[in-house]
Formats: sequence, C-alpha cells, structure tokens
Amino acid sequence: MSELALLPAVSEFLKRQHGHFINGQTVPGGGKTTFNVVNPATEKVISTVTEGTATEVNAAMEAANQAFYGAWANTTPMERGNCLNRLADLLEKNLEELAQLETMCSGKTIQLSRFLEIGASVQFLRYFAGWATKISGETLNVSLPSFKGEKYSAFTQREPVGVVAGIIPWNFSIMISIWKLAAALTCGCTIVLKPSEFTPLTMLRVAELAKEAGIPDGVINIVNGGGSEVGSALIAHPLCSKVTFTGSVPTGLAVGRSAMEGKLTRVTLELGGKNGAAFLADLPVEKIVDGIIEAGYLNQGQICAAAERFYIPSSLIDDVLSQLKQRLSTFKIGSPLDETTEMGPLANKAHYEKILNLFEQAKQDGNQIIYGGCPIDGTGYFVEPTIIRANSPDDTLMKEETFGPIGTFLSYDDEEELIKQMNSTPFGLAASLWTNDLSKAMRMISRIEAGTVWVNMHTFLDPAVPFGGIKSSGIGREFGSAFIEYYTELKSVMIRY
Ligand code: TXE
Repeated sequence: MSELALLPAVSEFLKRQHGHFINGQTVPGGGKTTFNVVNPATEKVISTVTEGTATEVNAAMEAANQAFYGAWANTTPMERGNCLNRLADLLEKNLEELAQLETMCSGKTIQLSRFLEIGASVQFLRYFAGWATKISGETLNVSLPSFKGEKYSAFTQREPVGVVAGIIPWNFSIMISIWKLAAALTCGCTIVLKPSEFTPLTMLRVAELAKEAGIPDGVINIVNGGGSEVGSALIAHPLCSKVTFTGSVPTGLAVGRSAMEGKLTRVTLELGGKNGAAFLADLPVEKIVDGIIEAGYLNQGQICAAAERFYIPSSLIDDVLSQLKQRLSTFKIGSPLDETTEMGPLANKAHYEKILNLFEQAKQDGNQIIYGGCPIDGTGYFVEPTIIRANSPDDTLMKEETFGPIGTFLSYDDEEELIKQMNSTPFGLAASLWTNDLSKAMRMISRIEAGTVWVNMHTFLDPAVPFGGIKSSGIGREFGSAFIEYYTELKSVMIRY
C-alpha cells in the first residue's frame, strides 16, 4: 500500500493562515508571533499559526461569558443535546477530512485518527447529548422543628459553573477536546479551548462545524498559543470559572496551583502516570503478548492510560519477551497516511528527543534492551518499539512516564509482592489485571491503587464509565454521571411556608 492522497479540502485548509476561533468567527489573530505546525513523519512545516495574545484571550473569554448568560442560557436542555448530536453528525460526515488533518499534525496512523479521534468523538458527543435533559437536583426532607405549624420544603438544583477553560495535550487533540466541550455544553457552560501548540489545527475546523451545527456564537472558542502565555492567561482570567486540563504531571501541578491561587477556580486535572499491567501465571503466553501490545504500544504509547510497567511471572517471562520481540519485529512502521501502517512517528521533536534520552538512561541504568531502543534512521521522528527488562523497581524506566512505545518489564514470584509493586508509584491513573481466575481478580481489584482497573483489557475508555486518576494522577472524573459534579454547582433551596 502507499500513502493516501490528501483530500483537496485538507490541502486548502493547511494553506490558510491560522489563528483562533472566537465568537463564531475564524480570527487570524493580531499577534506578531507565529509558530509552525510540523508534520512529524516528514519534519516539514505544513502550516503556520498566529500566537494568541491577551487580546484574543480576552475576546474569547468575553464571548464565552456573553453566550453563557445569553444565547446558551436561553437554549433549552433538549436543544443543547440536539446541538451536540448535530455536531456528531457533521464529524461523521467530514470524518476523512478531519482524520487526515489530524494525522498530518500528530503522526497518528490514519486508521487510529478515523477510529478514535473522530469515531470515538462521535460516540462521546452522542452520549453527552443525552445528559442535557437529565441533569437535575433532588427534593430533601427537612428536619427543622415546627413551632407554629410552619412547614419547610427543600431541594437542590444543579447550575452550570460558567465559562470553562479547557487545556488540551497533543496526543488526542480532537477526542480530548470533545470530552471537555461536550461535558461543558451539556451542563449549560460555555468553553474556551487551548489546543497544544503541536496540534493546533483540527479543532479550528471542528469549531467551524460546530457553527454549522447551529451551536450559537461564543459557546465554543479556540485560542491557540503556548502554555505559559495563552494557557496561564486563560486560567488567570477573571471570567474563568473552571479549568479542565489533560496533560503531564508537572504542568498539571502548575495549572492546579495557579487555578487555586487566584480565586479558587474549580479545576479538574487528568494527568499521566506510570500505569502497571499485571499478568497472572494461569494465562497462555500468546494471550499475555496480545495483552501487552494492546496495553502498551497503541499510538506509539502516547496515551495517558497506556501501561508502561509490566509484571510477568518468573516462570513465563523469558518466553513472553521472546514472543513479544518476534511480534514487535513484524510491526509495519512508516507513513501514518498509509492505511497499512501499524506504527507512525512520535508526535513531535521535543518528545522524540525525550524518548532518545530515556533509551540512554536505560542503558546507563544497566537495563537489558531486549528489542529496539534506537531511533529509526531517515526523516521523521520514528523510534523502534522497545522492550526493556529492568533490574529493579528503582530503575528510571520503572518510575518515570515515557509516554512512548516502551514496555519495561519485571518478573515476580509472589502475588502479594506483585500488588506491592503495582502500587509502588506516586501515580494512579489506570492499571490492568490479566487472568482467567476471576475470583482472584475480584479480590485483587480493590487492592490496586488506580482510578480505573481493567481486567483482561486495557485503555478502553467508554463514555458511560468514569475516568480519572487518584494520587498524583489527577483530581476529578470525566464521563459517566460523575462529570456533572465538576461542571455544575449544587444550589440548595429551602422554603418556609
Ligand atoms: O505537555 P504539557 P507537553 C508528557 C509527555 C511529553 C511531556 C511534555 O511525556 O513528552 O509530557 O509534553 C499547556 N499553564 N505528556 O509539554 O506541558 C500546553 O500548551 C497552562 C503526557 O506537550 O502537559 C498544552 O496545551 N497551560 C500527557 C497542555 O498544557 C500550560 C499528554 C499540555 O502540555 C502550561 C501530553 C501552563 N503553565 C504530554 N504549560 C498525558 N499523560 O496525558 C503548558 N500548558
């Protein structure tokens, strides 16, 4: 197979001078600074974007605030849901254009862009659309004494928090934006999104589709630019009522601090970590190998919930690693625009350099590199899928998030020790347990410190199932009904009569 030809709409879109999307309009931006969007597969500049300034940040926040008290407040819950459903229809209609655009910016294989960035976004939009008509409070029994026959009634109601600032990483620029946008809009909030400076384009196109879907001007705004400029200005803005962030742990800590510092702005942080996957000895080796590939290597490992620490029974580890090596050696690595490619480049140069440093670190720690551990010669930020056998739980690659196609392995003999190892991290986003012994799995689940525990699966995010981290992997939950708490305030009403 060869590379897909870009759709004319994609080539045209890339040629435009990009900036922002504010109050229903595409805005080139008045700032003097521009930054380049680089295709990580070719290292070529494919587009330029004007960096946002205080002017765009202010205009976007003002527009979102006006829509919050105006057009969006006047929209019925049913119509809010309909808007999200119409946006889902338009994403489906423009699936190929959006998928190609995203692949050009992030290096994600075209199949993943189609299936996850757009396909899953459509599902999430439809799920959240359904919530618009179902967000409600409760009636309460009051226990105050009645001296003169007076009576009381009390109820709670959920009210949207206001203007939300959504700060988005580069690994799933559409899907993660949609999680935040759909949650905000269905609750009656409006949003200003700041995409990552590495993947600033596709949401600009999605915002145009949102307008076509009939979402009123100002409800969705996009301001592009750097984290310490645009990102922190959004958080500090007086009209910002809530921050929702997905990204790295150090940036998440800084975002959380600045949100709290100014005016106790509500904040949800979905951070990464160092997720563990534990395989029990009852499983056949082939099933373990399938599980490792599913858990650790999808999208070049650039998934916050991906597993990075793998625990394998001592009796099986040699066979597992030798079969895994064989399987990884057959991976088709190449252009992400080729439909048969299984592994594309890393998403950007900074991340590529970080991964090369981690390969060096593994060597310095005396780890055994069973497979990979090198960049791939030629153009593009390609690295080999890598298997590392660690010596101890204290090795760097057992502790630090790589966010790359690197599985680090330790063997174990004792299941009590295994639980201890799984929990020996300051992080707790997700974990998986792999076994046919469901009774054993059920007993282990509650002992594993993670926001999500998968059994015989990994990295499946379903709109109905809450997602978020414990320990240093974050605060708050997305999806399910849990998200409502984070986008609404609970108002209590008491009436004496
Ligand atoms: O992420 P950041 P970066 C890891 C991955 C990667 C490393 C750095 O290992 O190599 O983090 O990537 C915005 N105030 N992950 O720098 O810094 C920033 O502009 C407000 C794992 O891209 O977390 C971007 O929009 N915003 C991770 C977003 O925050 C700020 C996913 C995320 O950037 C800001 C991505 C500030 N002070 C990278 N500084 C995961 N686990 O999901 C930056 N930003």
